[in-house]
Amino acid sequence: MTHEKQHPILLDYVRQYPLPHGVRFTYGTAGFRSEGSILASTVFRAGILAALRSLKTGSTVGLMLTASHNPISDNGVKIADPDGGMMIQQWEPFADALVNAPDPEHLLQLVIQFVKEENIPFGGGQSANILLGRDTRPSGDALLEAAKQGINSVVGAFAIDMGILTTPQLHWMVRNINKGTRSSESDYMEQLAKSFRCLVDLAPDNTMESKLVVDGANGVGGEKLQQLKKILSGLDICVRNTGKEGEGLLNEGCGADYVQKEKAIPSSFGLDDVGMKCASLDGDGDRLVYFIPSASSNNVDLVDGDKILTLFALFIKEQLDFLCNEQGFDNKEAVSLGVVQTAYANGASTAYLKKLGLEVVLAPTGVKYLHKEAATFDVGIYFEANGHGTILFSEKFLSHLQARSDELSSTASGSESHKSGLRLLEVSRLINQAVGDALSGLLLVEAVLQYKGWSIKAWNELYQDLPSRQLKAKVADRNAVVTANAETKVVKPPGLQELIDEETAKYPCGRCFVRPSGTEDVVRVYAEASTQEAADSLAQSAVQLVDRFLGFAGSHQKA
Ligand code: 16G
Ligand code: MG
Repeated sequence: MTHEKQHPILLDYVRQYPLPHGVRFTYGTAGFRSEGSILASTVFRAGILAALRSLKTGSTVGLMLTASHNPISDNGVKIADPDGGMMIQQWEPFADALVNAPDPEHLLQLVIQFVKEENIPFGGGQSANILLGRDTRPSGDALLEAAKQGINSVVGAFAIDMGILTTPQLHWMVRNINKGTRSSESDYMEQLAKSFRCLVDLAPDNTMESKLVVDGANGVGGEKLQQLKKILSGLDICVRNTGKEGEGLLNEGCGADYVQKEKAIPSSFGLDDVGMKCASLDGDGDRLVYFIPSASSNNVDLVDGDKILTLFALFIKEQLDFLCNEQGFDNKEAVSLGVVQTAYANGASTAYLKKLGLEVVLAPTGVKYLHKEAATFDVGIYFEANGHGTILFSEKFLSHLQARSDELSSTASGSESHKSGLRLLEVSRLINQAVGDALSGLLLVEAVLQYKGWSIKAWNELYQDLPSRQLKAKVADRNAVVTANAETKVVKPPGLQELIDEETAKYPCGRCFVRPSGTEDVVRVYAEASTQEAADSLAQSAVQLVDRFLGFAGSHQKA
């Protein structure tokens, strides 16, 4: 039998989406990303990939169209696995091969071979379900059609369009559908609002600054926050950059990436906001940073992902202490609390967390790596400095917690330990268990600040960041840099790490690492030291070393 006869629909559809010339796509840290206008064939093929993943797992998977904080003309596609996490990494090489297959025949060959190797029930009457989500990018509509066609080209696969969503909303839906729990968008909104309300009700009666001004990056996050606001009580939120006509372009001069990297106030913020508690979301609503616009020039005091992690860690640790110190919590020894950071975490944050007695684990950059590490704890908190993170609770711990709270509600109702149990349960319902989520993260920050009675200023003063500098080096081949130890050491090219170490040793509190970017064709350089001048100079020296070893291929820019 010919391939065409085995998979008649597949081949017909593939021909409608020719590959653009001279481009190679790779499933980087966050899926395939590129200029939106050349992505149709990639998205079509990602539709096939998602259908195969659903067939293989026998569960619903997700396909999200977004390019996060990239400019509005870009777009991208990534797959969410049945548990709501990122697509399993073992499938990435196949994903790369599939989207780059030069013609329909090659593509078909690849699929047939992969289906056989992976033992995927294909064409045997099984069905596949794929939830589709997209952000607000104009290219999203056409790409959605391409994704649907890709899915439809696989026998038995069904695409379910969930409309415009934040990335974490789609991941949440996939996870809930597969768990058999409520999974619509209004369920998501109600869950967040309800858990937030419960946490606030469980907090001491503190007076605090409740006003919060949020930069929505002119993207989907701002729009959804407006929606959520309608059913939220106890918070005074003003959303700017919601993406409405006339408010500006997606991610242009605004959004979490801009605020974090540039340490500058986003567009539509001004003198009236000086000293205010402000937050910024990224273009697809999975990153969150806080900031305080400062009186001088255009600057902000940045309250980044490390500070959010620290706030959450303090709160969770305190609740666990209340709970575990109470007699009768037999699982005291067994509760493991861990925090996961990347090498980009400011050294001051890591030192602070360690001083609290917390176990700090380093993971390579990219959510999929941090998430995996965090999932090894009963309660694992992960955050990248750029604001992407969440808190994971193990099923085992949650069932212990539920049982303990039920018990306490009859024996010690209203006690601090009872309340701590209830608080932890609500945190697990509020904070997205599938992936980092700016909306649920924001509500948890607000609930914890309220609980502590802290202003953003008090929170920001928990520790002071060490001065740091990020630069990028354009080189002939970024993949010539190979790292180990969660990207803190270069193993290739040989000799480079030794020279970086020598340079770093010249600076008090010096720390420096280089790594190939997973999203851009550059090598990134990070340096930290006791003064800004020293951090700048160390970063410069490291860039020069990278150039010397890898060959300079363009101008150096700020990260
Ligand atoms: C992607 C990652 C983000 C990471 C960034 C690093 C996800 C969902 N997103 O945006 O976590 O910080 O890449 O980019 O994993 P880089 O490799 O170019 O420095
Ligand atoms: Mg994002």
